[in-house]
Amino acid sequence: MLKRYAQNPIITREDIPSILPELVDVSSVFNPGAIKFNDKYLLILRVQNRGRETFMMLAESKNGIDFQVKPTIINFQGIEKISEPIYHCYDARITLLEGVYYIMFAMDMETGCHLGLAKTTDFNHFEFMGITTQEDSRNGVLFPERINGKFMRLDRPNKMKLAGGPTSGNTICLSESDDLLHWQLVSPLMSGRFHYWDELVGAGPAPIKTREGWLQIYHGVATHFGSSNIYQGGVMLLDLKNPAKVLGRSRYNILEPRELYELVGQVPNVVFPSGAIIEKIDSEGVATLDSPVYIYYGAADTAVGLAQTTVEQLIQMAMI
Ligand code: BMA
Repeated sequence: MLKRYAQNPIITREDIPSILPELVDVSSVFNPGAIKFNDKYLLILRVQNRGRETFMMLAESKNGIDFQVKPTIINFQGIEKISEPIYHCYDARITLLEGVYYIMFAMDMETGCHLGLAKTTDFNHFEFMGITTQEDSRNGVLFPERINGKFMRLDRPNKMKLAGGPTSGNTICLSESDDLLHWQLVSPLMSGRFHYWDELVGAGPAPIKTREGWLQIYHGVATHFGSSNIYQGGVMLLDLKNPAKVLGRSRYNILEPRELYELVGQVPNVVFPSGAIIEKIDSEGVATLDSPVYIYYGAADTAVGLAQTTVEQLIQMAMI
């Protein structure tokens, strides 16, 4: 299915520089957003310290494999104006849209989990734009262009409580907006398949535009095993002009916890794809079939893994 990079994990806790007083001997780094910027591969990492506090940090690479983590904590300017306590900001998804880089991320607050939106044009300054959900929701990601004049987004309302775990959900929804802050539901897009690999679901990296449709990598959770949920990666294909229409959805997961660093860690049995970089995009902004795809994922909520494939293979996997 996907090919793991042989020297995985590509980023571990040892790669996180100390920043006093927040980050000293951190516990974990995982669930990165990814994008190519000025020929560099960038990741926005989720880093946890031993107080289990969460921070976002930027990592940079020339080849998509060897990353340097910048010794600063990302500050979303303006987020301090929110009066309600914010416990954690995490799981960034990055989308290039009309020349601006948008970052949608989960915010754990008193009223549940909400989707925050920030933007940058240089990856030095990040401006917080606002909270974009009223209901409890996670796994929000913007499409890289307007469709029929509207901004589009996928998110996953949290309508279920996992035994002993966080709130979760089994339906990815498609919404539209005129200003990126206020969203109206278009339709529930796809739901979990109970008894199989993707009982609970959530969107991963930004949709990839191909001539065959939007490729959407997502995660699925199998909850019907005795002692542990299993987080896996999958892929679906959505109609280009009407992304509410699912053209295909992988019957099999395309990445599942198998390696030790995926099976053992802060949360065992987890691969969580959250970033993807497409190498070849043609002059019309469409990914070519032969383009390599780098998929970055959280492994056991502890480290960052890389898996490689091509656009063509992802389409094939979505259509099985
Ligand atoms: C989900 C999210 C992810 C996390 C995963 C596995 O509910 O919280 O951030 O990686 O659980 O713990």
